[in-house]
Amino acid sequence: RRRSGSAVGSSPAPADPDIGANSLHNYQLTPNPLFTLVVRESPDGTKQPELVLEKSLDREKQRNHYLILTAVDGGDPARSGTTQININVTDANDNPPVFTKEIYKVRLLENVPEGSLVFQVKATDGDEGTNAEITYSFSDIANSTRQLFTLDSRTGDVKVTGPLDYEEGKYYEASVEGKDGGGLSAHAKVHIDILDVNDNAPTISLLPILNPIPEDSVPSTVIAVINVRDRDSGDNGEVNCNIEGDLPFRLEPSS
Ligand SMILES: [Ca+2]
Ligand SMILES: [Ca+2]
Ligand SMILES: [Ca+2]
Ligand SMILES: [Ca+2]
Repeated sequence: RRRSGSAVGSSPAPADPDIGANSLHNYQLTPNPLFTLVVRESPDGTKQPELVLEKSLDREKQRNHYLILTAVDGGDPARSGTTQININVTDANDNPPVFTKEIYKVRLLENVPEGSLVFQVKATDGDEGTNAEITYSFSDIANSTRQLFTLDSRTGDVKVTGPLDYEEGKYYEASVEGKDGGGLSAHAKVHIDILDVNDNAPTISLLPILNPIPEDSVPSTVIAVINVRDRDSGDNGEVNCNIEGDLPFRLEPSS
């Protein structure tokens, strides 16, 4: 039973000028799992060997195949001739890019200078040449995020291109796409956490309630409301208030 396959080429058979039993008798191919030899016989008795592909090739596993075709005549002793067949497998774009991570999680201080390289996304591709040339782009990104970060389409470098401000935005996310030259693509997510820096001084505003103050005011009279604000978070936004000097006033937290 002959298995199906496609002819990938016929090799010029070693010629044998003898006739009859001494002429070409048989062909042999070095055993291998991918190729077989099919010998066709034309009506005039000429044998024509054809090399037939039996299985799928995979350039990523093996890019070259070396086979030796041996032609044996029917003489006694038999004589043989060999020829080497070198098969180069060209690449097909059968691998999509694969990102090194599904999610790139990044934490950035809000005072990172504009233009800084903050991280890199990277995808690999098992193919070669343009089939493995990956172009990166943001595929799903809010306009506000796009104004703050750029992605280098060749290197996958992500840089900060706008002023980050924890007080304005604490978290950004985007999707990145990596596309090879043959049109296969992959996606990954980017999560960027912005970390607070103590970049805001407390602001103080004073709302006088009594000014001037009657000298007969009783102690514990509220004479002004002081509003203190610090836009930072955590310890960076904690404010302690005190009045310096020996004055007849005290500060009380408002309820
Ligand atoms: Ca590819
Ligand atoms: Ca390939
Ligand atoms: Ca602060
Ligand atoms: Ca801050």
